[in-house]
Amino acid sequence: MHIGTTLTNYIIETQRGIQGATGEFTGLLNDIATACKKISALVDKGDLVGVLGSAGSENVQGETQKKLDVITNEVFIEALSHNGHVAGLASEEMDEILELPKDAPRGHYLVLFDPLDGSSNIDVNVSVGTIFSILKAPEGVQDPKTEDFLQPGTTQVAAGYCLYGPSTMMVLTTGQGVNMFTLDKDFGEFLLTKEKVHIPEDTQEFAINMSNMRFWEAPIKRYVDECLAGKEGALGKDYNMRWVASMVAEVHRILSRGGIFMYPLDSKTTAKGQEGKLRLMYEANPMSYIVEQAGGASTTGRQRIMDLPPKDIHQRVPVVLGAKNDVERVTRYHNEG
Ligand code: AHM
Ligand code: MG
Repeated sequence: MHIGTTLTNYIIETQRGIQGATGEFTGLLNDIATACKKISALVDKGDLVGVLGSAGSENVQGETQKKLDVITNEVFIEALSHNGHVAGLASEEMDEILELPKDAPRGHYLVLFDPLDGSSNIDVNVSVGTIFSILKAPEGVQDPKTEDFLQPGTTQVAAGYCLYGPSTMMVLTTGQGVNMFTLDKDFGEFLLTKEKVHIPEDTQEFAINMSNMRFWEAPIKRYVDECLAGKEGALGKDYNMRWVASMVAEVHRILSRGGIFMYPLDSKTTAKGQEGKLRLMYEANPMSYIVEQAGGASTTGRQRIMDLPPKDIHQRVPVVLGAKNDVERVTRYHNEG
Protein backbone atom coordinates (compact mmCIF):
# COMPACT_ATOMS: atom_id res chain seq x y z
CA MET A 1 0.00 0.00 0.00
CA HIS A 2 1.43 3.41 -0.83
CA ILE A 3 1.88 6.19 1.70
CA GLY A 4 -0.83 8.81 1.15
CA THR A 5 -3.58 6.39 0.19
CA THR A 6 -6.94 7.08 1.87
CA LEU A 7 -8.16 5.00 4.80
CA THR A 8 -11.18 3.95 2.74
CA ASN A 9 -8.96 2.78 -0.11
CA TYR A 10 -6.67 1.01 2.30
CA ILE A 11 -9.56 -0.92 3.87
CA ILE A 12 -11.06 -1.84 0.48
CA GLU A 13 -7.64 -3.08 -0.73
CA THR A 14 -6.91 -5.15 2.39
CA GLN A 15 -10.40 -6.68 2.42
CA ARG A 16 -10.32 -7.56 -1.26
CA GLY A 17 -8.35 -10.78 -0.79
CA ILE A 18 -10.54 -12.05 2.05
CA GLN A 19 -12.95 -14.79 1.08
CA GLY A 20 -16.58 -14.09 1.88
CA ALA A 21 -15.93 -10.39 2.55
CA THR A 22 -19.18 -8.51 1.89
CA GLY A 23 -18.13 -4.91 2.40
CA GLU A 24 -19.82 -4.74 5.79
CA PHE A 25 -16.53 -4.46 7.68
CA THR A 26 -15.33 -1.77 5.26
CA GLY A 27 -18.58 0.08 5.89
CA LEU A 28 -18.16 -0.22 9.65
CA LEU A 29 -14.62 1.20 9.61
CA ASN A 30 -15.88 4.04 7.45
CA ASP A 31 -18.64 4.75 9.99
CA ILE A 32 -16.02 4.86 12.76
CA ALA A 33 -13.82 7.19 10.68
CA THR A 34 -16.81 9.48 10.13
CA ALA A 35 -17.51 9.59 13.88
CA CYS A 36 -13.85 10.36 14.61
CA LYS A 37 -13.78 13.19 12.04
CA LYS A 38 -16.81 14.75 13.74
CA ILE A 39 -15.23 14.38 17.17
CA SER A 40 -12.00 15.89 15.84
CA ALA A 41 -13.95 18.93 14.60
CA LEU A 42 -15.66 19.37 17.99
CA VAL A 43 -12.41 18.99 19.92
CA ASP A 44 -10.75 21.50 17.57
CA LYS A 45 -13.45 24.11 18.14
CA GLY A 46 -13.60 23.58 21.91
CA ASP A 47 -14.73 26.69 23.73
CA LEU A 48 -15.77 28.38 20.47
CA VAL A 49 -18.80 26.08 20.37
CA GLY A 50 -19.28 25.74 24.13
CA VAL A 51 -18.49 22.03 24.41
CA LEU A 52 -15.95 22.21 27.23
CA GLY A 53 -16.72 21.70 30.92
CA SER A 54 -18.83 19.34 32.96
CA ALA A 55 -22.17 17.90 31.87
CA GLY A 56 -23.38 17.77 35.48
CA SER A 57 -23.88 13.97 35.31
CA GLU A 58 -21.99 10.82 36.32
CA ASN A 59 -21.31 7.68 34.30
CA VAL A 60 -21.74 4.13 35.62
CA GLN A 61 -18.28 4.27 37.21
CA GLY A 62 -19.27 7.30 39.30
CA GLU A 63 -17.04 9.66 37.29
CA THR A 64 -18.21 13.15 36.44
CA GLN A 65 -19.04 13.29 32.75
CA LYS A 66 -17.70 16.11 30.67
CA LYS A 67 -20.02 17.67 28.10
CA LEU A 68 -17.78 16.25 25.42
CA ASP A 69 -18.00 12.71 26.92
CA VAL A 70 -21.75 12.87 26.41
CA ILE A 71 -21.67 14.57 23.00
CA THR A 72 -19.00 12.28 21.53
CA ASN A 73 -20.87 9.22 22.76
CA GLU A 74 -23.92 10.46 20.83
CA VAL A 75 -21.77 11.09 17.75
CA PHE A 76 -20.56 7.48 17.82
CA ILE A 77 -24.04 6.03 18.31
CA GLU A 78 -25.46 8.19 15.53
CA ALA A 79 -22.69 7.20 13.09
CA LEU A 80 -22.89 3.46 13.85
CA SER A 81 -26.46 2.45 14.57
CA HIS A 82 -28.33 3.00 11.31
CA ASN A 83 -26.15 1.50 8.58
CA GLY A 84 -26.55 -2.24 9.09
CA HIS A 85 -22.90 -2.83 10.01
CA VAL A 86 -23.29 -3.57 13.74
CA ALA A 87 -25.50 -5.78 15.87
CA GLY A 88 -24.87 -3.82 19.09
CA LEU A 89 -22.73 -1.20 20.81
CA ALA A 90 -21.21 -0.75 24.27
CA SER A 91 -19.51 2.36 25.61
CA GLU A 92 -17.67 3.64 28.65
CA GLU A 93 -20.37 6.29 28.89
CA MET A 94 -23.39 3.94 28.98
CA ASP A 95 -24.32 1.68 31.92
CA GLU A 96 -25.80 -1.00 29.68
CA ILE A 97 -25.11 -2.17 26.14
CA LEU A 98 -27.01 -0.25 23.47
CA GLU A 99 -29.71 -2.17 21.68
CA LEU A 100 -30.30 -0.91 18.15
CA PRO A 101 -33.62 0.72 17.24
CA LYS A 102 -36.22 -1.93 16.24
CA ASP A 103 -36.32 -0.77 12.61
CA ALA A 104 -32.54 -0.41 12.14
CA PRO A 105 -30.86 -2.96 9.86
CA ARG A 106 -28.62 -5.46 11.72
CA GLY A 107 -24.97 -6.22 10.96
CA HIS A 108 -22.57 -8.86 12.26
CA TYR A 109 -20.24 -6.78 14.44
CA LEU A 110 -20.15 -5.57 18.01
CA VAL A 111 -18.28 -2.36 18.76
CA LEU A 112 -17.08 -1.36 22.23
CA PHE A 113 -15.71 2.15 22.57
CA ASP A 114 -14.48 4.89 24.81
CA PRO A 115 -15.59 7.95 22.82
CA LEU A 116 -13.25 10.39 24.56
CA ASP A 117 -10.51 8.85 26.65
CA GLY A 118 -8.45 11.09 28.89
CA SER A 119 -11.29 13.60 28.95
CA SER A 120 -9.91 15.25 32.10
CA ASN A 121 -7.31 16.67 29.68
CA ILE A 122 -9.89 18.39 27.50
CA ASP A 123 -10.31 21.52 29.59
CA VAL A 124 -6.54 22.10 29.63
CA ASN A 125 -6.18 21.59 25.86
CA VAL A 126 -4.03 18.45 26.04
CA SER A 127 -4.38 15.44 23.71
CA VAL A 128 -7.35 13.09 24.07
CA GLY A 129 -8.54 10.17 21.97
CA THR A 130 -11.23 7.69 20.98
CA ILE A 131 -10.59 3.96 21.49
CA PHE A 132 -12.56 1.14 19.83
CA SER A 133 -12.64 -2.64 19.81
CA ILE A 134 -14.49 -4.65 17.16
CA LEU A 135 -15.81 -8.16 17.84
CA LYS A 136 -17.98 -10.53 15.79
CA ALA A 137 -21.48 -11.09 17.16
CA PRO A 138 -22.05 -14.78 17.86
CA GLU A 139 -23.39 -16.64 14.79
CA GLY A 140 -27.07 -15.96 14.17
CA VAL A 141 -27.42 -13.38 16.97
CA GLN A 142 -29.34 -10.32 15.76
CA ASP A 143 -30.01 -8.64 19.08
CA PRO A 144 -27.00 -9.36 21.28
CA LYS A 145 -27.15 -9.46 25.06
CA THR A 146 -24.40 -8.32 27.42
CA GLU A 147 -22.89 -11.84 27.59
CA ASP A 148 -22.37 -11.79 23.81
CA PHE A 149 -19.94 -8.87 24.28
CA LEU A 150 -17.93 -10.67 26.98
CA GLN A 151 -15.36 -12.20 24.63
CA PRO A 152 -11.63 -12.27 25.40
CA GLY A 153 -9.37 -9.77 23.60
CA THR A 154 -7.95 -12.56 21.42
CA THR A 155 -11.26 -12.67 19.50
CA GLN A 156 -11.07 -9.01 18.39
CA VAL A 157 -11.29 -8.65 14.60
CA ALA A 158 -9.96 -5.11 14.69
CA ALA A 159 -9.02 -2.41 17.15
CA GLY A 160 -7.92 1.16 16.90
CA TYR A 161 -7.81 4.60 18.32
CA CYS A 162 -8.05 8.13 17.05
CA LEU A 163 -5.72 10.66 18.66
CA TYR A 164 -6.79 14.30 18.75
CA GLY A 165 -3.41 15.95 19.14
CA PRO A 166 -1.56 18.59 17.10
CA SER A 167 -2.72 16.35 14.22
CA THR A 168 -5.66 13.97 14.30
CA MET A 169 -4.45 10.42 13.69
CA MET A 170 -6.25 7.11 13.28
CA VAL A 171 -4.23 4.04 14.27
CA LEU A 172 -5.64 0.72 13.23
CA THR A 173 -5.01 -2.99 13.33
CA THR A 174 -7.03 -5.69 11.63
CA GLY A 175 -4.54 -8.34 12.71
CA GLN A 176 -1.92 -7.67 10.01
CA GLY A 177 0.26 -5.15 11.77
CA VAL A 178 -0.44 -1.57 12.77
CA ASN A 179 -0.87 1.36 10.41
CA MET A 180 -1.23 5.07 11.06
CA PHE A 181 -3.38 7.54 9.14
CA THR A 182 -3.31 11.32 9.53
CA LEU A 183 -6.46 13.38 8.99
CA ASP A 184 -5.99 15.91 6.23
CA LYS A 185 -8.49 18.45 7.51
CA ASP A 186 -8.67 20.39 4.22
CA PHE A 187 -9.39 17.24 2.30
CA GLY A 188 -11.52 15.55 5.00
CA GLU A 189 -9.79 12.17 4.67
CA PHE A 190 -7.45 10.03 6.75
CA LEU A 191 -4.33 9.36 4.69
CA LEU A 192 -1.83 6.55 5.35
CA THR A 193 1.30 8.10 6.89
CA LYS A 194 3.07 5.17 8.64
CA GLU A 195 2.97 1.48 7.83
CA LYS A 196 3.82 -1.60 9.91
CA VAL A 197 4.75 0.24 13.08
CA HIS A 198 7.22 -1.59 15.36
CA ILE A 199 7.87 -1.10 19.08
CA PRO A 200 11.55 -1.71 19.96
CA GLU A 201 11.98 -4.62 22.44
CA ASP A 202 13.99 -2.50 24.89
CA THR A 203 13.33 0.98 26.17
CA GLN A 204 14.65 3.78 28.33
CA GLU A 205 11.36 5.59 28.85
CA PHE A 206 8.61 4.67 31.31
CA ALA A 207 5.16 6.14 31.94
CA ILE A 208 3.32 5.82 35.23
CA ASN A 209 1.42 8.12 37.58
CA MET A 210 4.16 8.45 40.22
CA SER A 211 1.79 10.09 42.71
CA ASN A 212 0.31 6.61 43.30
CA MET A 213 3.67 5.13 44.32
CA ARG A 214 2.67 4.53 47.92
CA PHE A 215 -0.32 2.43 46.76
CA TRP A 216 1.64 0.13 44.39
CA GLU A 217 2.57 -3.51 44.90
CA ALA A 218 6.22 -4.44 45.47
CA PRO A 219 7.01 -5.65 41.90
CA ILE A 220 6.03 -2.30 40.31
CA LYS A 221 7.88 -0.38 43.01
CA ARG A 222 10.95 -2.53 42.34
CA TYR A 223 10.88 -1.91 38.57
CA VAL A 224 10.34 1.85 38.91
CA ASP A 225 13.07 2.09 41.59
CA GLU A 226 15.41 0.37 39.14
CA CYS A 227 14.45 2.81 36.38
CA LEU A 228 15.13 5.73 38.73
CA ALA A 229 18.49 4.26 39.80
CA GLY A 230 19.72 4.75 36.23
CA LYS A 231 23.11 3.51 35.00
CA GLU A 232 24.24 2.52 38.50
CA GLY A 233 21.12 0.38 39.12
CA ALA A 234 20.18 -3.19 38.11
CA LEU A 235 18.96 -2.07 34.66
CA GLY A 236 22.26 -0.38 33.87
CA LYS A 237 20.79 2.53 31.91
CA ASP A 238 19.29 5.94 32.52
CA TYR A 239 15.52 6.19 32.07
CA ASN A 240 13.36 9.12 31.05
CA MET A 241 9.76 9.51 32.28
CA ARG A 242 6.55 10.82 30.68
CA TRP A 243 2.92 10.95 31.91
CA VAL A 244 0.28 12.61 29.73
CA ALA A 245 -2.70 11.14 31.67
CA SER A 246 -4.23 10.24 28.33
CA MET A 247 -3.75 6.58 27.47
CA VAL A 248 -4.17 7.23 23.75
CA ALA A 249 -1.32 9.75 23.76
CA GLU A 250 0.78 7.40 25.87
CA VAL A 251 0.29 4.41 23.55
CA HIS A 252 0.87 6.64 20.54
CA ARG A 253 4.22 7.78 21.95
CA ILE A 254 5.20 4.15 22.59
CA LEU A 255 4.29 3.19 18.99
CA SER A 256 6.25 6.19 17.73
CA ARG A 257 9.45 5.99 19.79
CA GLY A 258 9.15 3.05 22.19
CA GLY A 259 8.55 2.88 25.93
CA ILE A 260 6.55 1.16 28.64
CA PHE A 261 3.22 2.31 30.10
CA MET A 262 1.86 1.12 33.44
CA TYR A 263 -1.42 1.66 35.24
CA PRO A 264 -0.88 -1.13 37.76
CA LEU A 265 -2.95 -2.62 40.52
CA ASP A 266 -2.89 -0.31 43.53
CA SER A 267 -4.42 -0.30 46.99
CA LYS A 268 -6.33 2.89 46.16
CA THR A 269 -8.46 1.04 43.59
CA THR A 270 -8.63 -2.31 45.42
CA ALA A 271 -10.04 -0.41 48.43
CA LYS A 272 -12.94 0.54 46.13
CA GLY A 273 -13.35 -3.10 45.08
CA GLN A 274 -11.78 -2.43 41.66
CA GLU A 275 -8.81 -4.07 40.03
CA GLY A 276 -6.85 -1.21 38.52
CA LYS A 277 -8.16 1.92 36.82
CA LEU A 278 -8.41 1.17 33.12
CA ARG A 279 -11.31 -0.68 31.56
CA LEU A 280 -10.69 -4.07 29.94
CA MET A 281 -13.20 -4.09 27.10
CA TYR A 282 -12.75 -0.68 25.49
CA GLU A 283 -9.33 0.48 26.75
CA ALA A 284 -7.00 -2.39 27.71
CA ASN A 285 -8.06 -5.00 25.11
CA PRO A 286 -7.94 -2.78 22.01
CA MET A 287 -4.67 -1.15 23.11
CA SER A 288 -3.19 -4.60 23.87
CA TYR A 289 -4.15 -5.82 20.39
CA ILE A 290 -2.47 -2.80 18.79
CA VAL A 291 0.64 -3.09 20.96
CA GLU A 292 1.03 -6.84 20.33
CA GLN A 293 0.51 -6.32 16.60
CA ALA A 294 3.38 -3.82 16.72
CA GLY A 295 5.67 -6.38 18.38
CA GLY A 296 5.15 -5.23 21.97
CA ALA A 297 3.58 -7.02 24.93
CA SER A 298 0.68 -6.28 27.25
CA THR A 299 -0.09 -7.87 30.62
CA THR A 300 -1.78 -7.19 33.93
CA GLY A 301 1.65 -7.82 35.47
CA ARG A 302 0.61 -11.44 35.98
CA GLN A 303 -1.28 -12.46 32.84
CA ARG A 304 -1.60 -11.55 29.17
CA ILE A 305 -4.49 -9.07 29.00
CA MET A 306 -6.04 -10.46 25.81
CA ASP A 307 -6.41 -13.92 27.44
CA LEU A 308 -8.55 -12.63 30.31
CA PRO A 309 -12.10 -13.98 30.31
CA PRO A 310 -14.24 -10.83 30.76
CA LYS A 311 -16.78 -10.74 33.58
CA ASP A 312 -18.39 -7.37 32.96
CA ILE A 313 -18.37 -4.78 30.15
CA HIS A 314 -17.04 -2.12 32.56
CA GLN A 315 -14.49 -4.41 34.26
CA ARG A 316 -11.19 -2.77 35.24
CA VAL A 317 -7.75 -4.33 34.91
CA PRO A 318 -4.16 -3.43 35.75
CA VAL A 319 -2.19 -2.62 32.57
CA VAL A 320 1.52 -2.94 31.77
CA LEU A 321 2.24 -2.55 28.06
CA GLY A 322 4.89 -1.61 25.54
CA ALA A 323 8.51 -2.73 24.99
CA LYS A 324 8.55 -6.53 25.13
CA ASN A 325 11.64 -7.05 27.27
CA ASP A 326 10.63 -4.47 29.87
CA VAL A 327 7.05 -5.81 30.06
CA GLU A 328 8.46 -9.33 30.50
CA ARG A 329 10.76 -8.08 33.25
CA VAL A 330 7.82 -6.51 35.13
CA THR A 331 5.83 -9.73 34.70
CA ARG A 332 8.78 -11.75 36.02
CA TYR A 333 8.96 -9.52 39.11
CA HIS A 334 5.26 -10.22 39.77
CA ASN A 335 5.72 -13.96 39.28
CA GLU A 336 8.73 -14.03 41.63
CA GLY A 337 6.25 -12.79 44.24
P1 AHM B 1 -10.99 8.14 31.48
O1 AHM B 1 -11.49 7.02 30.63
O2 AHM B 1 -11.98 8.49 32.57
O3 AHM B 1 -10.56 9.33 30.69
O4 AHM B 1 -9.73 7.57 32.31
C1 AHM B 1 -8.71 6.91 31.64
C2 AHM B 1 -7.44 7.74 31.69
C3 AHM B 1 -6.36 7.18 30.81
O5 AHM B 1 -6.38 7.73 29.55
C4 AHM B 1 -5.11 7.60 31.55
O6 AHM B 1 -4.06 6.74 31.32
C5 AHM B 1 -5.54 7.59 32.99
O7 AHM B 1 -6.94 7.70 33.00
C6 AHM B 1 -4.96 8.73 33.76
O8 AHM B 1 -5.16 8.53 35.09
P2 AHM B 1 -4.65 9.54 36.23
O9 AHM B 1 -5.66 10.63 36.26
O10 AHM B 1 -4.65 8.69 37.46
O11 AHM B 1 -3.29 10.02 35.87
MG1 MG C 1 -11.37 6.03 29.14
